[in-house]
Amino acid sequence: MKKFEEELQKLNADNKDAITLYREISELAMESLRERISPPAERNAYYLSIEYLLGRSFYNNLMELGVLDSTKRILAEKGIDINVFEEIEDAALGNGGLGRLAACFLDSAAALGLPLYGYGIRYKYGLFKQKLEDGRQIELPDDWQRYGDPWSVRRENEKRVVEFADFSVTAVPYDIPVIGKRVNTLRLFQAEGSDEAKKISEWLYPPDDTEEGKLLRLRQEYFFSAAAIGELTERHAARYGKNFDAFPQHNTLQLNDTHPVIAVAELIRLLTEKYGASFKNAVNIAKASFNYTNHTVLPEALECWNESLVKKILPKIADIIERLNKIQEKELKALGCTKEEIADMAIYRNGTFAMANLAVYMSSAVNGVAALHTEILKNGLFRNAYRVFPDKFRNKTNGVTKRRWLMLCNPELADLIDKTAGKGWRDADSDYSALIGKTDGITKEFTEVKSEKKRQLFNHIAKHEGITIPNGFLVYAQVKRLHEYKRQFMTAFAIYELYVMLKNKSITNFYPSVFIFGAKSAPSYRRAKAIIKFINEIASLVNNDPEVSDKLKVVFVQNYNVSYAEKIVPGTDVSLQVSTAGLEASGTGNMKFMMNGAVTCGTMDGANVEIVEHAGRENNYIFGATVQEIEALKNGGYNPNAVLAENELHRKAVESLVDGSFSDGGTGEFKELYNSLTVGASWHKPDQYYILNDLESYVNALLAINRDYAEGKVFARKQLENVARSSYFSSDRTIKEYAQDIWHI
Ligand code: 26V
Repeated sequence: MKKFEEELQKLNADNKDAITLYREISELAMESLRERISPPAERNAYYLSIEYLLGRSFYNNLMELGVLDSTKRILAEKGIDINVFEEIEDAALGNGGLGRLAACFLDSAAALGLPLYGYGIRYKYGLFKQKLEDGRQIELPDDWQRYGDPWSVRRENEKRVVEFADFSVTAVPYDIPVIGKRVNTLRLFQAEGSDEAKKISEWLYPPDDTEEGKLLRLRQEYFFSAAAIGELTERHAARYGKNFDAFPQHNTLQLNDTHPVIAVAELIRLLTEKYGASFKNAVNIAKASFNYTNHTVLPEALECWNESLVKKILPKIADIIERLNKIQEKELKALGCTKEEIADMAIYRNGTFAMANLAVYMSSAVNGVAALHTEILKNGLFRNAYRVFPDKFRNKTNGVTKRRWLMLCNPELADLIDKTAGKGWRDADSDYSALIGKTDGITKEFTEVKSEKKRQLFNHIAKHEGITIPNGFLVYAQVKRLHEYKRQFMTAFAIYELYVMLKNKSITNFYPSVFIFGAKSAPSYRRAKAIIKFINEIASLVNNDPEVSDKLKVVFVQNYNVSYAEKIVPGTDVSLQVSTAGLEASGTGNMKFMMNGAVTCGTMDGANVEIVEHAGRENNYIFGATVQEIEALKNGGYNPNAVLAENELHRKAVESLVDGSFSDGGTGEFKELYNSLTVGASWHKPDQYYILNDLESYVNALLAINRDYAEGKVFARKQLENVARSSYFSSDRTIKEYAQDIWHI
């Protein structure tokens, strides 16, 4: 890396703006990487994902290259603060957890020296930018390439054509280096050609509430899947000839949710049409090549494609899927399955293709993303398939990269770990479990680190949101996509109840606290948007009440994204993970917070279960109904109105939606929220996420935390125990498991 440093020394920075410097320095780094791109191995793994939530590459890549500190120094000598590059946009080619997981996985594989290659779409516009106006979400297009994209290399020579029945499109690869022990690549395809062709890679997740939107989404899925499969089959033929029996020996493909499942049919199409394989042979090759990860059990999120839609633009693919359905039916019959069981597992049903069923049938391995989630797949969503094909199913608990989520975002804590447990943990093959048993001696240093990270966070919030938070406040944070099942709505009620209790003095000695929210709502998700407005109404009530504002504050940050998370996560004391038990597949924010020394206040859901298993229940705050209890409520006729009748505080909180306490500007959205809890709607029962069932125990957990925090050292120890036991949640561990049990690389 000496070369890079020398070139950087020579760089003339006079009168250059941050963007020009950013581009020039990034280009120097790319130059130094050129000879380091690793050649593919004999056997490679491919990650097919319609989303990659990369965040900023600049600091991370310099860190991976080992030149972050020297760059900081050299720039300082030129009078430039390295933080100026924080104005550079995130690459937000994903919505949330699923896309960020893909980015963490690529990072870990490179760090471990494993040949894992990503395939995806190079959207022109990533996830919208969010602004709050009058407490409401406004969406702005995310033109992330506005200042250029120095971390991608266009591969003009490797473009290929993808055909639809009505038109064809050129898929042009852009390679992004993923730096570690190996330098792997993430290959994103850009759609080029006619105007309708170009549209395919224009927007991340186009609104799919219209027929046109659905069609575009299907085109996106086929577009990148077909480009990837076209490339891999051609490479195989060039290297090993036209016999594809050995294809699964050299290639293993991981399907990140069902979006790329159409790749299975595309592989069969190419093998039969272009390489002379029999259908049966092609099916076997496909089965041996693919694996599928499920990321949700929410019925509305499980993809089903209308047969007529697929037929219209991909008639051959539709034929293949129908044939697979017949083969599946025959096999299941022969295995003695009942009609009902076959209907439940069917690939084709009610005029649609059930993509999850196709994925399960056509994959060698099927995995959930946390232990509890995998159990729910085996006993719930895929129970029949699990009975017939038990060996396919396995668990791969998610993880997050400790490089971005500890070393980069919290160098102060990383230093403390170095001092206490040695520096060896920084290696991908190692971890910081040596901290275990040593936490007692460093609570003071840890508290200092936490205070510093809070100061940095509060400064950032003051700058971006115009809200000042006094130093020393206890920080509770709930940052994640906005969805009813994640229950930000429940946190809003809990805060309102704390406010009421502070006002009527039924709680005293409340340790001054701030609640930080960060969340984007899907643009067309009306209820989620109403919840954002409601939280902001509570925020302005609380923040503007001189009687409480020195004890309680509420901040909803704008445009929560990866870079914002890198500020919030280290500066948080309490991680709020309060989904209805059984609905959050894993969560990965929970892991980032744990790694940075926040205790979890949460339900027994997703990876929270494993977090408390590792860090100890006594070091976290678990509340609310378990999966079994929720099941019982579902079957026992849960009545939220009975809860309201009994609990005056809850009643006051819920009534605040309609009693004039707050205004929704006459839109009726607060009344609709109120009804969702008390009467339900045509498509759901009242309070379908059991908010009122868990609210009381939630408020009690928040209060218990508040009391414990006041005790200082005891609480800092709990936080540190979480750090010490978080090694398991490093995606390095997760990727090692995928490599050993599924990919065999
Ligand atoms: C998508 C949709 C789209 C339609 C409306 C409702 C809805 C609800 C949920 C989803 C999520 C789709 C898949 C996903 O992003 N799952 C997330 O994957 C993460 C990585 O495994 C995991 O940590 C999160 O718990 C899980 O929600």
